Amino acid sequence: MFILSPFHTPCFFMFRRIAHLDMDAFFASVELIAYPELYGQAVVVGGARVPRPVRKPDGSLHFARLKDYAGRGVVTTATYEARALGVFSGMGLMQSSRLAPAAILLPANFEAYRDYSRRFKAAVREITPRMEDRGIDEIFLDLTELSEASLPLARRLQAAVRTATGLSCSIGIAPNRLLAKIASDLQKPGGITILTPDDLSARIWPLPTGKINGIGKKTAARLHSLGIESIGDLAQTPVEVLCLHFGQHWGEWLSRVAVGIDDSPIVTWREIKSISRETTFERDLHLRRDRAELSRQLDALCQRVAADMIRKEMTGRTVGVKLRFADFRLATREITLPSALPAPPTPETLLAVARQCLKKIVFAPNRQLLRLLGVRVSTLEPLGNTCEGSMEETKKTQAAQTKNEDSPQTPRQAELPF
Ligand code: DCP
Ligand code: MG
Repeated sequence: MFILSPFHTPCFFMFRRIAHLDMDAFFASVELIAYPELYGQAVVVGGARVPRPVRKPDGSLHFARLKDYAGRGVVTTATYEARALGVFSGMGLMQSSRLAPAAILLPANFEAYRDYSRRFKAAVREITPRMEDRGIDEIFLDLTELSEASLPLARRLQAAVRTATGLSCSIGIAPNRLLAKIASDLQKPGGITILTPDDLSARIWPLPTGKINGIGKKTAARLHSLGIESIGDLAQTPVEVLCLHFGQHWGEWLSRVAVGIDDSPIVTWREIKSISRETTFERDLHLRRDRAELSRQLDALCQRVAADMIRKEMTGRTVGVKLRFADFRLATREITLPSALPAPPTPETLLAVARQCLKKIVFAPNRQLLRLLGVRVSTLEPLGNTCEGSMEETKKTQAAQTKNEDSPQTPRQAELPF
């Protein structure tokens, strides 16, 4: 059943056919391809610095167990067997070790995940190029113009993904992105869920409001405080009440999504705004005592950002650094160069500008412990636009920036912290 209030647009009835495809336990499933002996076991993927499996003299591998872990890492993902024990993405590894002490712990291998991500997306593009890339393991597809029925089409997509990667995925097909995204999650793993407008009251309304993409923990908690738990509850709440509590724009949006209305298009090409990498340290690092380690971390981040830039065939004019102190306060500084970083961007040039950015931060005596460090490049442009000669120009700019930083008007940093 559908309720339409005056502000609800009729776009829902334009009969679009949108699919959302999401890989099942993505990082963990990629790891199982590397370690097939772990199939069927509770496996947890932690950060990149979790211990790697060690080869024993008999040739077999020794895997770390969660119970042996000590540190501040978090679960990036877990196999469904581990989830059955209560382990979920984002949970601290120490906390998860209390729930599943015998679970296998593997380090994250982001290169491999990116590779599998590219492979499954390429396989899907062979079936339809009308694809919106939503991140490492999910995509939206606009299937409206394909004549094939939804079920065989979804099966064909799953088969193509499996052939290209050996991995399984779940697919939701619905008249819009909002419902397709909810649908893909309804029958994981390996599910195909096709929703029509008639399914709204039976399949969507019983779900908690947090299942709607865009309703995060904070909004769900505010809705909960108003006695609104399910999407059905939300649908029955007068729009005026929602506008009163959430403002007009947000209130009207909540009212629309509760009745399954979403006319946002599939964006097949999205401008990349920035390329960045950041790392949360295993333990807080001290500006002076851990200077060498901080320097190494900064260098590693620049290496990764430079590699990303080359892979994405981009360079940029603005370089920024981000620091999070132990007390969670954030500091960001950036420098915009008159021309883009030289082509191809190198970690060394990036590092030079990142260090200039760091110089702009004044480290108070009570802000000496760092929790996180990040490096970002923005004001991007395609690599082809930049001529080799700009290297000299960049060096000059950096010299100019340094001069400026050291001028009496700017707060001075006696020496570069790391
Ligand atoms: N991820 C992460 N940190 C989180 C959540 C996810 O690093 N807090 C990573 C690991 C996941 C990948 O992103 O493998 C995809 O996220 P999903 O939410 O799609 O989770 P999964 O693919 O692991 O599981 P599901 O089968 O529920 O989709
Ligand atoms: Mg997934």
